[in-house]
Amino acid sequence: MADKKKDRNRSVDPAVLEILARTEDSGFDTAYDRFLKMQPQCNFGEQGICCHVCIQGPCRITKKADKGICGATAYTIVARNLVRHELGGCTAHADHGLHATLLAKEVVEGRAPDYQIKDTDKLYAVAKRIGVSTEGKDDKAIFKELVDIALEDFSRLDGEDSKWLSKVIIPERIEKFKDCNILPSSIHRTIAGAMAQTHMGMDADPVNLVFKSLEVSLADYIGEHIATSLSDVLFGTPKPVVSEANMGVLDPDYINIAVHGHNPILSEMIVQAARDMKGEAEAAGAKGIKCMGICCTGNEILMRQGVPILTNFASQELAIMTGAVDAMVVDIQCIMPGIQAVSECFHTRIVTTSTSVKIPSAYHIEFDEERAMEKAREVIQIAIGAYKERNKDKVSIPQIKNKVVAGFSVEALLDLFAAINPERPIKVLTDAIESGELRGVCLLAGCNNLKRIHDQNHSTIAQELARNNVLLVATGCAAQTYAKFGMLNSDAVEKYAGDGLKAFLNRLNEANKDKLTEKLPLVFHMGSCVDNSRAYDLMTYMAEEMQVDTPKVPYAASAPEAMSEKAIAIGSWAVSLGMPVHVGVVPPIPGSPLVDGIARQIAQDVYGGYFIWETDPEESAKKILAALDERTWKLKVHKMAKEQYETEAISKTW
Ligand code: BF8
Ligand code: SF4
Repeated sequence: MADKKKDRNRSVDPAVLEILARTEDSGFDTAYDRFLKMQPQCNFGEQGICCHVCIQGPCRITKKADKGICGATAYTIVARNLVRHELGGCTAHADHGLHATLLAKEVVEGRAPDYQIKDTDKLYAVAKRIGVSTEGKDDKAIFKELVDIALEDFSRLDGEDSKWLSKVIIPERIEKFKDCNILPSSIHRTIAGAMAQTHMGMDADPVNLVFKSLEVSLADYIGEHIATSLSDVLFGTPKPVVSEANMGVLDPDYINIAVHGHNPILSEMIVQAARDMKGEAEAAGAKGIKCMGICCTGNEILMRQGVPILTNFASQELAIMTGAVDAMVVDIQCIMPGIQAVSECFHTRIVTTSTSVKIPSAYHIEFDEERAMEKAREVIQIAIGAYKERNKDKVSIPQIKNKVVAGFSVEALLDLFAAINPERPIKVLTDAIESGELRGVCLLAGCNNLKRIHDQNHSTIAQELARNNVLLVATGCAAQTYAKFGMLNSDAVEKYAGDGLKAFLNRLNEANKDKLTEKLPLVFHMGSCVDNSRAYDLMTYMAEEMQVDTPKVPYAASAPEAMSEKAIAIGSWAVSLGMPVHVGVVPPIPGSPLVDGIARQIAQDVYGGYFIWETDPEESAKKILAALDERTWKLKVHKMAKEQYETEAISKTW
């Protein structure tokens, strides 16, 4: 079964390969096994030409049947499926952002005693940006006004424009969105409207549907931006922090608690309770309690608390197969139901905490912000109980971990730049691009997808871009690949960075040597997937400095192993906000050449951003570089023309 083995070993993470190798014939049911059983996957689904919007379906577009039973053609079906995928992503982020907003409301009203306003600088900065005056008001009053604006942006029904969005992106973009009628009024209004528009017998026009999908993606962006901004106020804005990542962070002498999901409202409390409950852990015979993260909640607590990363999305079940995880505490999103079956082969307890995420046979402790610490302690008691049942003979931890330097919010980056240019920090970055030292910036984001070899696209594309002097920022499971692979530290700079990138990072290291305890990493970890809003903030600040609209900024995004509906929504707002967006897994769109053409070409004419589908990692890097070079070249030509002819050769708008 050499081929089976080769296929099952769909990872380049050595810790994952070690676990896969020793469980080859042991009958474990993991994503790596189920992926094989799922082959071949349905081509109609892959192309996006399967419709089950009504129960006359499923209707599939074939040579024989070029329309669904209702007469919907491939372009309607593909576009409608696209809108619905984006709705999945948008609602997930909206729910997350709303949860943060409602917690903020409880804090303001004094009903969540275990939480408080932790970062007043951020509170003032967000207030200024959103247009809330701070004069003569206390922190809670300011926070209340922000919460009210956020709540209105979720629920407004009167058709007025979104307030949050219009304050955080440049006016030229807002005008563009108004022109195309895709500026959301409120998140929930957009969601309801888009869902209705995709009901059977509603919109059949693919162009109209694609525009709606972009409105949905912008609603997604608002949800993300609110989530990041309010989480920073409540839990602190990330600053550089040192930690470690990969399965080797499990410690057999400790009670190991994996926090998994997305919501810092839970994970922050678990981390705090774990620190407080050391005594209980010692009484159970352990040296203490170690928390570690999987998926984006792991990113949240890495960024703010320095909590190590255990693994990323694809290998969540394999973490349990080390036999050393006492409890896996999950909140929302990206939680494979498969973790429960695997956990039953060990002593590991799966604890669900959200009313909207329950798994049959798992423990469920309903989290409650008004009694947050009490609930967190209950969860940890479950882990302590499990630890007592741990079977030492089943413990086998791959001894692989790497040093991580993370915590690079936009504020943290600007702070580094300010050591060189205190008046205009962002100019340090734009100057490096204009001088040719850097070829641009690339955001590496998104998931794992077993259609690709786990972590291979992430790692190869980043190495190629770094070699070619692209400044790299990362979020989500992509960032966790870099954490696990030792690419979030300065050794990786020596190993992979081109001369320009090295010079740029060294200049920053030198200017900040009094405050940095560690040299800067090859890739700047910006946080979780909602923190892609940070990455776009960075692009916005660059556009403002360069006095251009965002599509002119040499800034690209890549989701090398995209999987989730959230990734589709993020990719789409990134396009409408002006980025070339590479995706390393072809989404279900090519079944309509028309919709595919809009995504890859026409989008550029309208918004400046566009999609690039490319599955091969080396080719992907080449295409991203070409997209960046086109922008730097145009900027150079415009600058030369401006100097030579003293004209305003570069128009600000797209
Ligand atoms: O929000 S990158 S697999 S964990 S969806 Fe999920 Fe994708 Fe990971 Fe975070 Ni984002
Ligand atoms: Fe088929 Fe039309 Fe119903 Fe879709 S909406 S399942 S294409 S009949």
